[in-house]
Amino acid sequence: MANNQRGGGIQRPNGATQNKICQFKLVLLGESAVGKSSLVLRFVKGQFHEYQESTIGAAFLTQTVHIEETAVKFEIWDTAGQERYHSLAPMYYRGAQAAIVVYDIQNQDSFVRAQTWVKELQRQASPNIVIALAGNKADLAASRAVDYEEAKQYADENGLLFMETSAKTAVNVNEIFLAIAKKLPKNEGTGPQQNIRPSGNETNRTSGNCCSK
Ligand SMILES: Nc1nc2c(ncn2[C@@H]2O[C@H](COP(=O)(O)OP(=O)(O)OP(=O)(O)O)[C@@H](O)[C@H]2O)c(=O)[nH]1
Ligand SMILES: [Mg+2]
Repeated sequence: MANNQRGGGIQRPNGATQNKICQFKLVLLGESAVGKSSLVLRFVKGQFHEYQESTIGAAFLTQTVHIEETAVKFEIWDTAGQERYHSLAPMYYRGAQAAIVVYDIQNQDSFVRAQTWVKELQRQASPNIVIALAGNKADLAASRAVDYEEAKQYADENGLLFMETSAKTAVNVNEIFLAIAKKLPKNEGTGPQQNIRPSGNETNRTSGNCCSK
C-alpha cells in the first residue's frame, strides 16, 4: 500500500517521500568514439565494454535519478557520432531539455567538434536547454591533449556545466547526470510530454513534464 505520510507521496526504502515525477529528454552529442554510448551504458546499467560498438543511427534508454522529493526520469537519446549521421541530429536534439556534449580529453579535434555542437545547440535547440560538456576518458589523463582549465574556461564562458568523466572508472558519470537533473526546471503543468519519439512538434517546449504522484 502506498504511504501517505506527506501529501500522498510514495515512500522510498530510505524513508524519503517521493511527491513528484518529472520526465526530461536528454541527448548525447559528440564525435565518434569519444564515449557517448559508454557513458550511457555506465549510467544506466553500471557496465563498461572495452570494445563498445559504434552506434548506428541512435539508441534510446531511460534512467531515473532522485533529487530530494522528485524522481527525474531521463529519456536518453545516444546519437551516432560518425559524420555521415550528422543530418539526423536535429531530430534528436529538437525538443530536448538537456544535452551532454562529449569530447575525449586525448583528442583536441574532438574538443573542437564539441564546440561546434554547442554552437549548433545554442542556435537551433530549445532556448532553455541545459547543456553539459563532458571531457571523457579522464582515466587516460597521462595522454591528455585538452587542458582541464581550457575546457573549464570555455564552459564557464558559454554557461555550460562541465566535468571530466570516465565511463571506464565511473568517475563523474552519475554526477554529471545529477548536476543536469538539479539544474532542470521542475514546475508542474508544463504540458504533456507523453511521446518518446525522437522529434515531435515540441520544438519550443523548454521544460519537461512534471506531475504529482
Ligand atoms: N579508457 C577509456 N575508454 C573509453 C571510455 N569511454 C569509452 N571508451 C572506449 O572508447 C571506445 C568508443 O566508445 P563509444 O562509447 O563506442 O563511443 P561513442 O562516442 O558512442 O562512438 P559512436 O557511437 O561511434 O559515436 C570504446 O572502445 C570504449 O570502450 C573511458 O572513459 N575510458
Ligand atoms: Mg555510440
